[in-house]
Parts: sequence; structure tokens; C-alpha cells
Amino acid sequence: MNTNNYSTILKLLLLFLTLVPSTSAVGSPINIWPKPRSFIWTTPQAIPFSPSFVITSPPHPYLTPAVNRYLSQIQTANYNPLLAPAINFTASLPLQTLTITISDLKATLSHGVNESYTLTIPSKSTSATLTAATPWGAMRGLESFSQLVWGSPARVAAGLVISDWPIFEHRGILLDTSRNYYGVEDLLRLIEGMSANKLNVFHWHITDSHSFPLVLKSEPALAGNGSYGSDMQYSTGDVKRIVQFGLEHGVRVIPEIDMPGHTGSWADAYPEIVACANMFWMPAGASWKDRLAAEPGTGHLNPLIPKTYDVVKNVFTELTTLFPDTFFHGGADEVVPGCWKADPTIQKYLANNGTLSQVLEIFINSTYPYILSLNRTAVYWEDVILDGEIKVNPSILPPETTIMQTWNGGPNNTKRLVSAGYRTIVSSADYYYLDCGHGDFTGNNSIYDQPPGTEQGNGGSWCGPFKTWQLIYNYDITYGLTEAEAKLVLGGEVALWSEQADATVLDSRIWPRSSAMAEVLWSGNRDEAGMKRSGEATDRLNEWINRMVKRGVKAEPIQPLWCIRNPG
Ligand code: CP6
Repeated sequence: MNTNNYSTILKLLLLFLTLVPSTSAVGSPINIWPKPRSFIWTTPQAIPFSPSFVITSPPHPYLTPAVNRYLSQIQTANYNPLLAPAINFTASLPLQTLTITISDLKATLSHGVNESYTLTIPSKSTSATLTAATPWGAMRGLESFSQLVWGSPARVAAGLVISDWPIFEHRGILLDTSRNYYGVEDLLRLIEGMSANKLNVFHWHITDSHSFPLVLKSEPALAGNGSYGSDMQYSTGDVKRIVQFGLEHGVRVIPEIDMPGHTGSWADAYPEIVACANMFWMPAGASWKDRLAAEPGTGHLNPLIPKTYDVVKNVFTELTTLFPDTFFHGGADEVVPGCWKADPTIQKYLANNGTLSQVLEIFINSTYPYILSLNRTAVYWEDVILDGEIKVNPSILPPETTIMQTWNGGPNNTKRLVSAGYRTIVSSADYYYLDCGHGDFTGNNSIYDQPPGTEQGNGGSWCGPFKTWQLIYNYDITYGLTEAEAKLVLGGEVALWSEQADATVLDSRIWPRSSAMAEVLWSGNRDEAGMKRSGEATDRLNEWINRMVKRGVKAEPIQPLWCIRNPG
């Protein structure tokens, strides 16, 4: 047999071995979450660490702290898997070095940055290598490496090559810090968990009608009067810490200051710029549609008052000094007729044949160019152009400089947005809303005073049903799109709205359900044969939950331990 044939057969064998799933009642052969796009691990082995194990990398303001963090995590590792991996602990050389090489050290953490990496851990060498295009790819590779470490004394999987890169560039979590407050440590723990799951966007829904916790030097009254109290605010120092922490974990922080709706809390500082701020629940005779979430007053900024723009521009300008990311979320969801209609200046405008949609257009036309002038890309909720009585003409929001985020209507709305040419972020409420708590929070005793069948419209159970990890895992965010349309889907975000959540439930509402989305957006939800990989994913997710818990993230269980010990 000539060497050519020999190597072809070897390649086929490698391919075969990587394609055949493990069926034995031992741990999954590769317990990395999200599962890598491709790996070769022909003879599963594991090697110990030398006491003087080091990770070498080019110095970098954010990668270096990440390297130090992973090194100390490995040095103190004592993770025991739920199921022992079927791996030979044959006598082998201890690992001395993990050498990181990066081709583009200057790449900044931004949308679309190259996150690919190749990790090689030989079984008969004292050195492993991690090559990446950027520092951010190196962070992803370090995370994979850390998940290959287990046992005490610690060993690392060896004899393998992982080549890995994400399917979607935008993989995020939205957290609402207005309805209930979260401490800075909670947000840092969230970012840490995100990075471990290779999620790269923290969409921070900072403000809403309930409270305005962000301290701004240019507008001190907003948080001064509109927060829940001086102990429930984010100072400039807090924000800097969160953004810095994000950079050290490869997680972008995108701020959302929701407007013109959802601004009731601004009225504590500036009652004159907020319409219907004192409208409690709903005006007499209005339908429930005018009320939306349980709010102190649904509160919409008044687009017809010049002072509104003085405040908004101060907010935008200061935000660019706090948040380096080029994406800026301008909100624009749930602008409802009842609010603006209750305001005398807007009533006058309507009496002169103006429409509510024109009022919104005035607001967008006065704020959108300002966002662009600050070198930011504007992200809006889909409501601004789709459905509802109040929406703008899409021509004022060109797809070249606008990104839409969908939450209504499942795959249909994604299709509508991308077919109109918009780059789209998918946060479908039917799949990706994690906030469902326990029952009615509107203060409306609907279970007692509503006729049967109308509870939904009265806030009785609008957040339900609870979204399971399987529902999230099986959702395909490009369902029904053409190939060209699918290219406009940037990725997805799960959302934790906080009417019924705060730090006491943060970890368990987020994890492991966000891990489900994290894997789908990184490497998909199907095996090599094109079938949904639910069984294999369940075993690996159990292991991943266990590891997250050991690392201090209180992910909730998905099965009894019995099932884990008796797989298949
Ligand atoms: N707050 C804001 C919310 C919601 C949205 N925006 C929301 C709406 C419906 C459900 C859950 C959350 N609470 N500002 C919609 C984007 Cl089911």
C-alpha cells in the first residue's frame, strides 16, 4: 500500500471516529458547551499538568487578564464529572505550556470580529497550542481548554485538535435592570456566565418606566429622582467596571435607553417632557391595549417639546463616553395610542390633522441622525416599523444604518424584517423570553373579576407558558428564510424582563436555558446526520450545568441525578 492510500484510509478512519456518537454509559467524549464545530479526537486520552504549567500569550490589555484568570482556574481546578469520561489515564508527559498565537492582535471587540480558534493538545508532548485570529477568539479557545480539565489531580484531554468558530456573530442576553434592580456583582456574574457559554453580547435594558438607575453627570436628576434610591443606581465607576469586565471576557455591552415609550421614570426629573406620566393603569374607557406592562404610568417622551431633545441628546452623548460599543439600542417598542392621546400638546397637533405615527416620525427624525452622528449603529425594536397603530415610514430608517430586533410574531416577523432588507436580531417572545414568573403581576385581580377566557388580555398570564430549554434549543432562528435573507439574521438574544425577577432568581432564570441558545447560535442543534442532537445534548448539558454550579453560577437542574447516572 502506498503512503497516499494509507493516509486516505487514515483520514476516513478519523472522519468515521468523529462521526460515530458514543453509545456507552460513560461521559460524553467531548464535554464542551457549546459543542465545537469540528474536532478530531481519535484515541481519547488525558494528561496531567506539570506543577509549573504556564500559558504564554502576547501581552494584551484584555487577553492578559483572561489568561491569568484561566491559569489560576486550572491551577485550582478540582472538577469531578458526573460521569467519568471513557479515557485512558496512561502514563504520559505532563503538560508544561499552552502557547497562544494571534495573527491580528489589534482587532477590537465589535460586531463580526473573528472568534475562530484552533486548539491542539498532543498526547506525547509537553506543549499545547492555541492559535486564533484575534484575542477574542483566543478567549473562546481558553474557555474550551478549561472545560477539558477534570479530576483531581487535574488532567486535560489530550490527543485532540479542535477547530472552532461561531455560526452567528451576535449571541446575547437582554437583562432589564429597571423593573427590579440588580447589583453590580450580579451583572458581573452574568457576564462571566455568558463568556463561559461563548455568548458575546450583554444587551443592557438599563431604563424603563419603573426606574432610571443610570447616573449621568450631564443629567443627574434622571437617576437622582428616577431611581429606586441611591443604593439602587449604577455610577459612572460601576459602568466602567462592567464594560471593562466585559472586555476581559469577550462580551460587548450594548446599552438600551428605551424611548419614547417606557419613559415614565424620566418624569420624576422632568414631568414636562413626559406625556401621560401620571396616567395610572389606563384612562377611563380605554382598552387594556393602552396599558401594556404593569407600570407606574406608561409614560412616553413628548416629541413636540424642544426640551425633550435637550435631555435626550445629553443622554446619548454621555452614553458614548460610557459605552465604547458601536451599537446603540434606541428602544421604540410599544408606543401606544392612549398615552400620547392624553397629552394636551399632542391633542392640539392631532386636531390639526396630524397623526400619532407622524408624532413618532418627528421623534425618530430628531434623534436617529444624532445617534448616527455619534458614530453609532442604531438598533430598534421591530415595533417602530411593524404593526400597531403607531409606526414610522420605513424609509426614514435605512437598512444600511439600522438594525431591527424582533420579539413578536415568531418566524413571520423575522421574515418581514429581513425581506425589507434589515439586519435582524431575533428575540422571539414565544421562544426566547425567560421572564415568565409566577402568575399575575399587574395588580389587576383578573382571576376574580374577569369573565373566563379573557384573562390573557387582562394581564392574568401573558408571560406564559414557561419556555423550556428544549423549546429554546430546537428553535431555528432562520426558519423559512431564503439563503440571502438568512444572511441578514445577525443572531439572537434571550431576554429576561424583570417584572418578576431580580438577583434572587437571576442565575436560575438565565441558566441553563441561555446555554441552550448559546449552543444553537454557536454550532447549531443538529448532529452530523442532520438530526436534532437532543439526547447527546442532554447528557452534555447535565455536565455543563454541574460545571457552572461548581464555578459559582447557580444554574438549575434539568433532570434528576438518577437519569444522569443511567443514560440511554
Ligand atoms: N418591557 C419593554 C417589556 C416588554 C417589552 N419592552 C415585554 C413585552 C411583552 C412580553 C414581555 C416583555 N416588559 N420595554 C417588549 C420588547 Cl411577553
